Amino acid sequence: MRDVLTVIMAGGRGQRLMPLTRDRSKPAVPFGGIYRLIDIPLSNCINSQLYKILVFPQYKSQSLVDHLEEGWNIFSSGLGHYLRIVAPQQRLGEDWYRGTADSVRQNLFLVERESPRHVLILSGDHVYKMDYTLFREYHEEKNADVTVGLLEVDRAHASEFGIADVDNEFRIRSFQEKPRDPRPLPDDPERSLASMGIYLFRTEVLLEVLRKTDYEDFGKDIIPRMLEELNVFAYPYRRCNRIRDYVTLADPNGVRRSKLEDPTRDSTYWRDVGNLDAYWNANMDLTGVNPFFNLYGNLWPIRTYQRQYPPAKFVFEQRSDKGERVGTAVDSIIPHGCIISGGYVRSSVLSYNVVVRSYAEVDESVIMDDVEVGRHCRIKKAIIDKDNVIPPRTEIGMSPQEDRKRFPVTARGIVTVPRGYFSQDCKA
Ligand code: ADQ
Repeated sequence: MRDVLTVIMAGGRGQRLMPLTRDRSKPAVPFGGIYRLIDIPLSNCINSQLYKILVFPQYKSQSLVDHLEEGWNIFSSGLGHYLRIVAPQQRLGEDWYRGTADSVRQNLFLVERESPRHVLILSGDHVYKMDYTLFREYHEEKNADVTVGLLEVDRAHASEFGIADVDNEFRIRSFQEKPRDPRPLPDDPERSLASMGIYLFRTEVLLEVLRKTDYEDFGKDIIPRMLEELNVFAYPYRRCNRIRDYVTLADPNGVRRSKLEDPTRDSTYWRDVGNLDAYWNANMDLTGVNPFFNLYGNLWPIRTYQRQYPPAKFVFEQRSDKGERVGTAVDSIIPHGCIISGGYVRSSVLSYNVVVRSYAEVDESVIMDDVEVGRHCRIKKAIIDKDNVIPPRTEIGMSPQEDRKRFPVTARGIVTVPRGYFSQDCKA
């Protein structure tokens, strides 16, 4: 994989994830307790032996840059490896990036300087485990100019994606970006074939297309418009992706296979964390005895920057009314620094330094760093952004009408509390 250069597009505004993207870009949104979204594609790169990576941030990029500098400063320059965070530079005129393809065009000099055989273009906000070495093998077998990752999705959601039609050889015959009336699969009227928004280009082809056109976006312009001229193939992700034995850095002598791992499930999972419902769902997929997306085991480690905090602590409290003792978390992810002090947490994903006070109940929620949940609070199906001190007896997610007066509530009832909404002063 030494001749593949990876580009991670991290410049989108993430409008549909507001208010989580009010102060940070989408790939920097915290995920799974201790991660940020960009850790997922970056881990896939490391596990696929891709060590030359460019990241293109744009909007509100400071927390992304901080995170990459703190956590991903692991590349050996002596071996020619790097992760370069490329600040937008208005290299071609006065525009900032006008779209995904334009972000690559404006940094084409970095591709030329590396002169790789192929360029892998990834999004910074997808949750999946993908072995890009298989993607590359397929691309070469097909002798493709461009290969696009594709998978089947329910037709009801297909308008959120680029939708393709392929022939028997998996050559893409037509492609429409976010069509109103998505084309169903020939053998299944309820499903469509959606683009994962990841592309592998032969470098000469990428250079030529970006130089000779002013197309702004891969999904909107380049893929649909270049189908006649180029050999564009679909990579059927769920059929071809295989999380194989990976020799971890921690255990270089062999793989300790964990019973927790389910390589088949791990090889087919994919989620675009495009809106608040999808974000909440992706977090819920981590919880439970047999999670849809597994963070444990050695086969395909997901890396991040690990902060220094004391271990999580659970403190029991006698419940006076029923005589039972609470102060626990079940089916949940509880990172360092958390104290569950007499509260009850179920099916939730907490981040560092969350305190849940006595008699509080947290259910099916995502709670980010430095949040305190006051005594007797009830929180259900909520996303609580950082730095909130929730006053005692606050109820969130119990009444949509009440919640809507203060917070965004999604169609399926997920309530999001913006960063710092409940300030220290609210503390009773
Ligand atoms: P979307 O996810 O809607 O569709 P987009 O918003 O363009 O695509 O984001 C793709 C990636 O590019 C994200 O990582 C985003 O941060 C980044 N990006 C967006 N605008 C950018 C800009 N101006 N500069 C730099 N980076 C930018 C895409 C495809 C669809 C496909 C879905 C799958 O277009 O065909 O189905 O991804 O998620």
